[in-house]
Parts: sequence; structure tokens; C-alpha cells
Amino acid sequence: MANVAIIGSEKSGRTSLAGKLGKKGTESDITLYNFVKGDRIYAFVDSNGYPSSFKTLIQAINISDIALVCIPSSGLNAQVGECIVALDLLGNKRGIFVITMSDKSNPAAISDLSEKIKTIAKGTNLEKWETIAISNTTFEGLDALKEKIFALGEEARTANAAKINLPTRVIVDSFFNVTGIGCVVLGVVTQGTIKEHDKLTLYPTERPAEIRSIQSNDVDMKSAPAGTRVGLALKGVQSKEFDRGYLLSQKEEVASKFNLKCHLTKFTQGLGVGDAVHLFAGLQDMPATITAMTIGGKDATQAPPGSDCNVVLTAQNAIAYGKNDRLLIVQLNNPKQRLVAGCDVV
Ligand SMILES: Nc1nc2c(ncn2[C@@H]2O[C@H](COP(=O)(O)OP(=O)(O)OP(=O)(O)O)[C@@H](O)[C@H]2O)c(=O)[nH]1
Ligand SMILES: [Mg+2]
Repeated sequence: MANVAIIGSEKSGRTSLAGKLGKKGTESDITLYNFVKGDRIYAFVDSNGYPSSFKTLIQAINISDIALVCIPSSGLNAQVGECIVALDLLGNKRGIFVITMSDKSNPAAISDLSEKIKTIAKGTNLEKWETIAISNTTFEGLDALKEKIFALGEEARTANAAKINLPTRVIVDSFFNVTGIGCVVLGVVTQGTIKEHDKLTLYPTERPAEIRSIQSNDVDMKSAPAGTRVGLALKGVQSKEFDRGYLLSQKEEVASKFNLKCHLTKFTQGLGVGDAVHLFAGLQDMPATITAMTIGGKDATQAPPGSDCNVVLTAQNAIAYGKNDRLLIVQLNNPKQRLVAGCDVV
């Protein structure tokens, strides 16, 4: 199974493309489209709330193995830039640049745009990504795009197979009550292998929860390995206790005060002590304040764009995370550049 985020510019044909790649499933501000190819299952995640809702971008990326960055053939814009910066700050991701609406352009202009994409991706984690032009109306390029997605899907499958013996972790994106069944949650097994009757803990609330049953793509399963998108019926917890991004896991860290090693993007206006920001961890986000800063071991009050610094950040409420998770500092109300920094917990 591989999960594929469809992100990029608004009105670039993202939803139309999702509909070409899979069958519509769970719908909200991120909508899932499923595709079964033999024993391979693909879940495409349309972050339809983006760009007005920034968090749907990060959520789509963080529940996916692969990202498709959609760029209309009319050209690059700030949203494409924001998607590239987000993917770069979050670390190594597999993905493809998709030039959409090729029917509205011509080969010379498309080849020009491909070069421009190469230029802005240079020096980022995305510099080796391929670019492909497609049209949802003439179907040009769609088969070639699918082949590329399937090739990356096989790589993701191998990467996930290496994680099946790690401690169990499920990242929850949807939750509801089903009459006669009780609490049902949807999410992705990102580590380990979950089994029916596993006793896990819900984080950050640290409440015990037991897996009553597991489904994937409407099929009952006794167990599900890393990489699987699952629906779980749970015992011991209620759906109203959940929030998007909660983790069902063996062990997570929970904190509201963080020491973070940050790398600022060169596009932000900078970061300073006292700044009100949002901290993103997985699918969770929380208002937070920068309470202290050091640069190269010395106390500082302001870090310039493109620089590295360490900060103490205090969040409004507790967040669940793992020591190896990549966190983001974001200024949601900044009209120019919402992303500020990618962070490791120290
Ligand atoms: N000519 C042409 N039009 C397209 C193509 N793909 C989508 N469209 C049209 O472009 C418009 C936007 O398409 P959507 O699929 O809704 O794009 P989107 O990125 O999901 O848009 P938002 O979610 O509203 O930001 C619709 O009117 C589509 O019919 C294409 O390949 N060629
Ligand atoms: Mg859409």
C-alpha cells in the first residue's frame, strides 16, 4: 500500500487528477481516493482545503509516502513555492512535479516551465524529482504519470517493509462513532505492525485503547503492517476524545515545552524571541511562543532568514511526538510566507 498526497497550486486540477487516479472515499478538508492494482493499494490524498487551510497541506504530506506537486501549465506561483519549502523542511520525501492542464499550453512553454521548476528545486530535497506534464481533459501523460507513481510506490513499499518490526504507531486523521460498533478511527500505520486485540495508548492524552478490529479498503484484517491505511474499531476510548493527529502507539513523548534545533527557510522574515507561532507535529498543530533563543551557543533575540538556531518554544497544550519526528514552526497569519523553520527536537 502507498499513500500519495496531491498538493500544489489552487485551481491546478488537483481534484480532477485525484478523480482520474482513484475512486472517491472519505471526504473532508482532505479527501481520499482509492485505487487497487492487483495486490497493491493506493490511497490518494487531495488536500482540497489548501491553500486557504495551510494545515491540510502539512497533513496530506505527513500521511503520505509520496507527494505530487501540481503546477498549472500557466506557470509557477507562491503556492507551488510554499509546497516546495514545506517538503524541503520536512526532509526527504519521494515525489513528482506534475505540470497540469498541458492542453492549455504548448511543448515549448512546458519545457520552459520544466526548466524553471528545476531551478527552484535546486539545492532542496526535491532536486532529483522528475517532472511530467499531464492533461485531465485529453488524458495526455496520465499513463506515464501512473507508471512513475507505481515505481515510487514500490520504493515506498520497500521502505515501509523495513519498519514493520519497529514499535507500533498509528497516526489518526478521522474519527467517528458507528452505531453498534462504537469508536472508529481512520489513519495510517506509520511504524510496526498492528494486530487485532493490541493494547495501545492514545497520545497525547495517554489513555489506554484496545484494537477491536482492523479494516483496510473495506477488507477485514487480523494485522496491518507499516504503510497501511486502516480503519480501526477501538475499545476503551470514545471518538469524542480524539483530535486529528492523535497517535495510537506503544510509546510517544508528550510535551508542551520544547527545545528545538531549527533551520529557517530563506523565504521567511526571520524568527525572534516573543514571536507567536504555530508548532506542527505530524497532523497536530498548536499555538506557541518562542521563549528563548541561542545561535551558535550564544543567547540571541532574532534569527535571520536561512539561518540555524536553537529555540525554547512553549505550546498552548501538550503535543505527542517521537524523538525522530521533524517539526515545523509556522506563522499562519503571515501573508507572504507562512513557513518559518523545520525543527528537530533536542
Ligand atoms: N483544460 C483543462 N481544464 C482542467 C484540467 N483539469 C482540471 N480542469 C478544470 O480546471 C478547473 C479546476 O479543476 P480542479 O480539479 O477543481 O482543480 P483544483 O486544483 O482541485 O482546484 P481547487 O481545489 O478549487 O483549488 C475545473 O473547472 C476543471 O474542470 C485539464 O487538464 N485541462
Ligand atoms: Mg480541489
